[in-house]
Amino acid sequence: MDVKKVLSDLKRRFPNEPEYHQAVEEVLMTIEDEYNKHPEFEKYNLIERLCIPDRVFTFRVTWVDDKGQVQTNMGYRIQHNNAIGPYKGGIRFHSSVNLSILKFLAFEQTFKNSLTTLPMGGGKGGSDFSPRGKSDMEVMRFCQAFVTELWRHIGPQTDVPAGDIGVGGREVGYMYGMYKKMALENTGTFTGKGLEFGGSLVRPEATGYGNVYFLLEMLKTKGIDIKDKVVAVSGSGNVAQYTVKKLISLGAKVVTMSDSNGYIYDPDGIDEEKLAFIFNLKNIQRGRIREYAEQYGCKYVEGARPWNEKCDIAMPSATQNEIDGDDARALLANGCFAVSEGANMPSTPEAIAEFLNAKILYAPGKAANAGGVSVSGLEMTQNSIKLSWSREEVDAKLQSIMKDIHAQCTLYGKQEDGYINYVKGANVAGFMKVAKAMMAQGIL
Ligand code: NDP
Ligand code: 2IT
Repeated sequence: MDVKKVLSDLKRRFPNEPEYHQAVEEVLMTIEDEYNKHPEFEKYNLIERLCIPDRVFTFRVTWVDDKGQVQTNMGYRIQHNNAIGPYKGGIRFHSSVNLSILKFLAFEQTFKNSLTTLPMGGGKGGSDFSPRGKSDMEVMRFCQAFVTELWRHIGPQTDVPAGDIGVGGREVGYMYGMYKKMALENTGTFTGKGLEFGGSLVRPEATGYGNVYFLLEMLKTKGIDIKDKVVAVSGSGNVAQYTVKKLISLGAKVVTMSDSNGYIYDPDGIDEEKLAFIFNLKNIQRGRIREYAEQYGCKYVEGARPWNEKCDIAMPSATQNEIDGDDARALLANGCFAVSEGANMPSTPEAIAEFLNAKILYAPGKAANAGGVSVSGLEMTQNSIKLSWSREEVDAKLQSIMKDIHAQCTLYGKQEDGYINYVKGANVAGFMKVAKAMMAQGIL
């Protein structure tokens, strides 16, 4: 494979999609050696078929706001690759959403889902609609309008959406309700559903808990105990909240959380009671993280990210490219020895290079945050057999999947000097399974 040529072709054919180019480049650079050991891959032009999504749906979503004004947004669904199972991946509602961001997410999802050990292909969707500041009724009307277009492209055996930024239990509920009305079937075409209508226990917790389980596996390789370690977390949404919850239960000290306006620094650590305040603030009141600093009298920094604060471990859990080269150098200079990514692609290529150069424990999102989609896969299984598993059963399966993903990363990422390059490990392991499935199924 000529990585430079593949990339320049993609950039020419799909200009103005920087996040998509970034995600593809990171994967191609790390799988190149393994790929070249298999001349049959090149003969079947596997790489182009794997980088370009199977299909992309784009549609206009029209809805009426509370003032009676007619609003339009764009809607998308990317069906990236279904070689190992139905397209699977979340829906993102955020004002920044565009084709490039969703294509990078669908591409990443394909490798992540491959790592989970479950039979799921990769997809992603979303809209440039932002639920922030909207009433419940506006969110409901938007979700219904979105699904009147989306429903014909999805189904329990073809494409199963879930949540992501801006899409939680409320939005999934509204979308699933409309989906059922249109499709006249009730077998669980969304995951992250409410417990009363086919949702799985531990799905809300799964991404955050899974990231901590992955971190524990990494720490184990160095004989490091999580207790009393100082952790910087970014974000204050679903992934961040449950990351912090699990960290507190293990005796770690979480000193930061953030939202798109700024971050809080609490040197005493966020405890159970303060975290309950955040759950209420973010999920019920839908307020800003600044209010935490006002409530507990700690530092709030407007318009900044938390990476200049001293910590042992960083767990970025907000959005893509939220740790740049300078942030990475600041983390390292302050003694940070582990980074485990809850968000998708939160570190820029320059930041990743810094972490790998410094040989710290560094887990890319497609490995560390795979717990969310894993429990989505388990939700699909429970829907298929029309049973619900207990909290303990789902949590045990999640822990075992995260251990398995760690083992796959070690298998392909362990270097001669013993350092585990989790970026390479995750990319090669994820790639090989999809590649073998594609080869076996012919040229499609
Ligand atoms: P939420 O919408 O629940 O929370 C997102 C958080 O990130 C909020 O605190 C939000 O702040 C902040 N944020 C969003 N966009 C930006 C931005 N452009 N700049 C700064 N902060 C931002 O989403 P999730 O917690 O579900 O998702 C967080 C990350 O985890 C995403 O990268 C997502 O792709 C990834 N992920 C999610 C999974 C899941 O199961 N939900 C599974 C695997 C990965 P504000 O409130 O101001 O918008
Ligand atoms: O990025 C992700 O893995 C998710 N947003 C979860 C996808 C899913 O289908 O549960």
